[in-house]
Amino acid sequence: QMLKAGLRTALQRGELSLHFQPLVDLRSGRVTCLETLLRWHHPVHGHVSPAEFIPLAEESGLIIRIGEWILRGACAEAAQWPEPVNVAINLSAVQFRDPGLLSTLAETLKLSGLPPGRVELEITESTLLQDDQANIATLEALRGLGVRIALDDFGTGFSSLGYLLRIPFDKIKIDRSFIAGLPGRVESNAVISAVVSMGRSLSLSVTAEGVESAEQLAALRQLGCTEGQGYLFSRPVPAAKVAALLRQPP
Ligand code: G
Ligand code: G
Ligand code: MN
Ligand code: NA
Repeated sequence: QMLKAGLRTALQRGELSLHFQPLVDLRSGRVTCLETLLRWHHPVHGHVSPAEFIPLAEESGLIIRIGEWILRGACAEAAQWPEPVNVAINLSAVQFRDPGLLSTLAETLKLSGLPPGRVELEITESTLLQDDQANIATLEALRGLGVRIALDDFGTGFSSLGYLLRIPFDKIKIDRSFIAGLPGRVESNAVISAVVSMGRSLSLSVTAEGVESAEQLAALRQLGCTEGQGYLFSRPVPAAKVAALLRQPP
């Protein structure tokens, strides 16, 4: 309850900030994209995890204003990065269902001067579970603006393959629980190998999340996975550190 009240003033008091974590091309080692991750430094409680406060922001509807602030900030930062580097932005379920999302995004893109093709919107499988016709219409409208759609935390929902194939998206991010099972777990290898081959046949990019060890990286390369993200490469860093990170890839 205290957190919920604090969240209301967090924006104007400058307690929120954006961190960025690189996605890396596993063949070239280059940074392809940076994922925007929200941070809240509370004056009393210190760092509060988004896993804790994003649900509160969704309940109260504050996520709309905070989400707009994230979109603006992330696009403004990315407009300063060198050309091929994309920016990924997480969209919560409430934002995704907000009728104002499309116009906010269009306006933000225009103001930032960032080419829409450099923006990847991450939407979790669980956000897309219900009401599929409306979801597909929203995804198509977003893609109509030129942005890319990434299916986040893939493998944690219970979507049928048939439904997934009808969803218009550009990238699959395999949930880190599967990468945690590498190299030993048979199930992890099977899921990753299946997603990689599905990605190939559908021309979708596939990203492995939560890569933490050299052994996992070697296994992913062996499985044909071409993009990874995780503490092995870099933790999320403050916006001010992105330029250095791009000059000297992790
Ligand atoms: O960065 P971290 O591991 O603490 O994030 C925890 C959770 O909060 C993750 O599921 C992540 O997707 C979510 N999250 C982090 N930043 C944002 C954001 O900017 N918007 C939304 N909607 N979720 C975020
Ligand atoms: O749900 P989503 O995939 O957006 O969550 C991203 C979160 O995962 C970020 O908050 C980030 O801090 C966290 N994360 C990123 N890399 C790693 C990693 O290698 N290991 C673990 N355990 N968490 C990670
Ligand atoms: Mn994400
Ligand atoms: Na994820």
